[in-house]
Amino acid sequence: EGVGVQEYLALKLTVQEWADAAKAKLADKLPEGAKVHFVPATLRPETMYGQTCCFVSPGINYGIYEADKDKKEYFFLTDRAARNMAFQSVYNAGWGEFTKVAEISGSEVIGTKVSAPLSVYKDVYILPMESIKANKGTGVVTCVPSDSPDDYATTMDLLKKPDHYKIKREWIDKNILPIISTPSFEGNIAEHLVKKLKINSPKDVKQLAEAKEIAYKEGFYQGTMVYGDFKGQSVQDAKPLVRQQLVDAGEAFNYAE
Ligand code: A2H
Repeated sequence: EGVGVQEYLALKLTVQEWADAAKAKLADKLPEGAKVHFVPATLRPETMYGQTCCFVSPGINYGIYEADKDKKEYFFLTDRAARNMAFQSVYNAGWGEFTKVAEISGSEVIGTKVSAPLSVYKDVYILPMESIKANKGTGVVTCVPSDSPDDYATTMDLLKKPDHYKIKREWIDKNILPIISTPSFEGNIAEHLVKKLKINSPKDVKQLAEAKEIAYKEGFYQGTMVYGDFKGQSVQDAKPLVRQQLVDAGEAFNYAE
């Protein structure tokens, strides 16, 4: 890891209905009327219109933390991210006092239905992504298959083998919305790059790293928004505006590590 600070935007994807395994496990852990938010960390707030699902790692143990006792708000994230947030005033409790109320593995929350702020899809599902790293961000990644090659490759893999992953195909089978256009690609840059670099699965990590680099640079320096409130504006201009909109709406907050 480098010495630089990564400034993420942390989103709140609110649980609408827990998967059965999670429901059983959390029954006596949360108060009546609790609002639990899955909290993905992103560097691309301007793409949030295109969220199609939200990923957790089936092999990571997560925590549910009390973010606001009065409002009964809770965050779902890694213990590591919670420790960092405990000193960033992102929740309504004392400095350093971010209380864990439950422990649950990623595999137990697969199939949970959550709302996704700004997305054209009002509700999306929690799905597995094996390449999520436990030591980065919150360990939760929102899926934008139009602009993230990793998200696109995992989406294709899940669509190919829903039974293997014990998911319902309709949880992931959604149209991919073009959000950003660049000189070389008219939207959906991730799909173009995955095909061009002959990426067959999320295990093609070398090509995916290359695709991620190209998509990020093209999108940021040469991209124009083709969807949303800032349609027609450059990505560089739109990015802080979308970020601020989400923060002002109480649907996201800044998180650094
Ligand atoms: B990004 P950096 Cl549209 N493990 O958000 C693996 N990947 C993680 C992660 C973790 N623990 N935590 C965050 N990420 C992803 C959107 C997006 C992202 C788009 C395009 C590219 C992109 C939607 N997914 O990231 O290593 C998150 O996915 C490529 C740079 O800290 C987050 O932003 O630079 C990004 O990786 C953070 O990566």
